[in-house]
Amino acid sequence: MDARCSESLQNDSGILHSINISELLISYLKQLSIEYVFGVPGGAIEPLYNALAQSERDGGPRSIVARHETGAAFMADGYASQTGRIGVCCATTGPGATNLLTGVASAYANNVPMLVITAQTSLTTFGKGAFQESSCTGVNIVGMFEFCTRYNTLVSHADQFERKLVAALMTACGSTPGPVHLSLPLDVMRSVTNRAAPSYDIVRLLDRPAVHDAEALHLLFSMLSDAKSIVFVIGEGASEAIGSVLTAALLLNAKLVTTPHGKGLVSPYHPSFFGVVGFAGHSSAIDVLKDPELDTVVCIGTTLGEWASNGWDADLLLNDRLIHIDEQENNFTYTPMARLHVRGRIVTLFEQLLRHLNTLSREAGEEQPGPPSAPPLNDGVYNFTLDDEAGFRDNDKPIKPQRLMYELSRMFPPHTRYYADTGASFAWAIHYLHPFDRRMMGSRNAHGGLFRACLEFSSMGWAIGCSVGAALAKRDQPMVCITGDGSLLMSGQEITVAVQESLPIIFVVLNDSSLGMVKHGQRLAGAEPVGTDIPPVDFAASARSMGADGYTVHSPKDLLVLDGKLLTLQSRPALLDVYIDREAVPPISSRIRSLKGGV
Ligand SMILES: Cc1ncc(C[n+]2csc(CCOP(=O)(O)OP(=O)(O)O)c2C)c(N)n1
Repeated sequence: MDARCSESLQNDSGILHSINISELLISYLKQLSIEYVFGVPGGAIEPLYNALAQSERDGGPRSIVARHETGAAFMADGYASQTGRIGVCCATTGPGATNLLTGVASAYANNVPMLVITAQTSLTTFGKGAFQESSCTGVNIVGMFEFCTRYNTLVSHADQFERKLVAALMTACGSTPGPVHLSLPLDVMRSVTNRAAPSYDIVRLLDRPAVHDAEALHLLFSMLSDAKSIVFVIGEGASEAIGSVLTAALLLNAKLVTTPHGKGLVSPYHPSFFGVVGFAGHSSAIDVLKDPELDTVVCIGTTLGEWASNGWDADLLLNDRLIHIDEQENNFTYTPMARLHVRGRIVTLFEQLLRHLNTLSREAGEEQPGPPSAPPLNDGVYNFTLDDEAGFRDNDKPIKPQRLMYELSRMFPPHTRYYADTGASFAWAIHYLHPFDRRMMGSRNAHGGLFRACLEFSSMGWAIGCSVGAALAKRDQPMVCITGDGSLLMSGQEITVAVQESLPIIFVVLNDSSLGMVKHGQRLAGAEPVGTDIPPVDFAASARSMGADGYTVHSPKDLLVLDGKLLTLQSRPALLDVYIDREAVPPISSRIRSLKGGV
């Protein structure tokens, strides 16, 4: 326990006093350097908010109040993925906890480490029809969280708390990370413990050892040295190791493609990069993987589920050319056909691989090259193929979403983080958003990459909350959230949190007065055109009404006018209400094939 925390536990005479369960919980968060607890307060969770108020005065973790509990969970997701720490969210009993569920399920599907705290009415009221009772005799909150958490328990006595909390935190950060849930009755949260400080050193317990499967690694060395033609498929799990991965690719003369999640890890202008494989990906990536000369496909840090595997494509990926390298062992269950599974911390595995490659060249008498230098940026020249190159350059009004992505790539600095929301937004962004001067050799970024989309659970509005949590984690980095008008109407209230917290996030709304992805999906699939109209809304005005800046965009020219203005915003969000060409068809054909059962 650090000095500041122990000071707060001293009474006037300087003697340590015991703390209650809520305060003990905060002490653990403090040990883990967690700065925020995202949630919405209520009667049953008051002891936790009391502890947070005191903690804020002491300079410890503080509360961020979301407008809706799902937004709170999305914020915790954004915070976790930008910091590598556990995201923490909380809700009161009853509707607070049920509102939280979608955000927690999203984190479960995406393996995001998250501590979820919900309140219960006091133990003594269970079974008596208490207001908002959510025990097993009420709406049963623990039951509801069972299928979207990796650890889920009601703490029915104060003495259980510390053990259960530590078990929960260790599970959240385990080999398959994810959300864990503690359900805390009001009286348990208030209970005074017999201690003044945590009894576990949680930082040490959560420290990830750099373990790896040495035998599999040696097999990897020999397979790579026998390989004639190699492609690396880079997933989000390669984030921590991206510098070494790109260096190894250069030494092995391997071509690069990414999964949709891995997109933010490699510069689009890297001379060996051929685009994204899977949902909304590039035909050039498919061509590289279809090359008959190709004998070795190395997938790194990825769940090869529907999106990343191009709809479980056996010709392309899921065959015996595959070597799957991963830290998350659960990911291997998707690749039984792989020639080799190499498990271990990816950064450790690639550092060993680089050492091995250097030894080989030394033994061969080759001059030691030192660390290879970055290949030249292709200066706007790219190897990937766009479905609609003309749309990408189109000058017309209304602006085409393809052109909008081009402009967004150009308008913001290289280290900008982009969040693309569920709907046509993430399809347009995966295919057409190619920011300049991104990852090349040797650059490292431990957590989260520069692009995120929620492809697995795919909740509308995820990017809005997530970008708020991410911006709190990385206040000094530009953040752009690309979303749809339907998603904004579902979750746009969280922009007021960005206003309250002075976060200069740029919210870009693809305004097409429709649930665009569904509308285009219905057209492509020949289904009934039903249920997709949204009435016209002036989102720029609504942003201004919330205290953000709001701008309306109809054409590429309007963006040019805005260009410099947006980057001078230091202390408040801005929203670009972009009236896009409603008829432009997003690159979602793989989704349509899968809905038709054609995979
Ligand atoms: C919470 C939730 N409800 C419904 C869906 C199904 N769905 C997927 S995309 C989409 C349309 C999204 O519309 P909008 O936010 O306007 O984005 P657009 O596709 O028009 O860019 C819907 C309804 C979903 N993914 N999540």
